[in-house]
Amino acid sequence: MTGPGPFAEKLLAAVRDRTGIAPLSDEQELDEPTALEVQDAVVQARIDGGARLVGAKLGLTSRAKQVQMKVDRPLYGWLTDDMQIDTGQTVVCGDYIQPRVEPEIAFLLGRDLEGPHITASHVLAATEACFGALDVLDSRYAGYRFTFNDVVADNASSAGFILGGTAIDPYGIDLRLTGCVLEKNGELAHTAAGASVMGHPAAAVAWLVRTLAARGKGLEAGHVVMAGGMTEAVAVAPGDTVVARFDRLGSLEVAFR
Ligand code: OOG
Ligand code: MG
Repeated sequence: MTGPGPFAEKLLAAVRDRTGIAPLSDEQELDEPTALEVQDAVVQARIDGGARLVGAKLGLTSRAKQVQMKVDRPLYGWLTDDMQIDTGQTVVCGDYIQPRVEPEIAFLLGRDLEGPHITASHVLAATEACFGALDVLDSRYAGYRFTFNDVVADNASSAGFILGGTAIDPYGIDLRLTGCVLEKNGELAHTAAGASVMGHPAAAVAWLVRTLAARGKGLEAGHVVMAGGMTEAVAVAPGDTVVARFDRLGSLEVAFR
């Protein structure tokens, strides 16, 4: 078995040291196939360390996120069980380099999903439940400065994720219209609707399935899929509280210390 390679090693060291690094592409050319290999290596390193793959996340699926991060197309990464944060649990900022949070709609799959022709309706039909969720991001690149390939290599800035306490049957709900109000420390930060994510959050998941199919991969029953930030992400520090209020999907409140 080959090791994670020098690129992956740098990203893994950043996690261990909780210190941001320069973008990989600053030092050497990083193409997309290599970035995907690095992503696989950093995820494999977590699995080798005892973590379990529990799903996937989409990133940069909304205009708000693409503008904030100056990256103009979507990407994906993988979620492992050591990233799960329970609803009501306090998040320790010191566990991260530079945490940010963003509201998302998450899907819990009841059936496997794979293939080159999957659409949003297939995703909805395969969904066991939808949740309002918060993505806890942590770029391994200092100041969140990265190119598309850098952030692919960094597993889409994955660090933590929180599913809300309300599981909703996706039948009979139009997720395009699901509003979200994001508050930080009692003040309105951002607002969005589900349609901000590639027109429909399930369409974003379908895009992921088709993209994975081209690489011989798919999603499995029991996987959680985060559809991508609906609004800009907000930086968090000890003492902050973030509340995400979703129409029909309930609210999440997270305290940071
Ligand atoms: C990249 C991760 C993107 C999303 O939902 O857009 C992401 C970043 O913003 O650091 O998780
Ligand atoms: Mg996200």
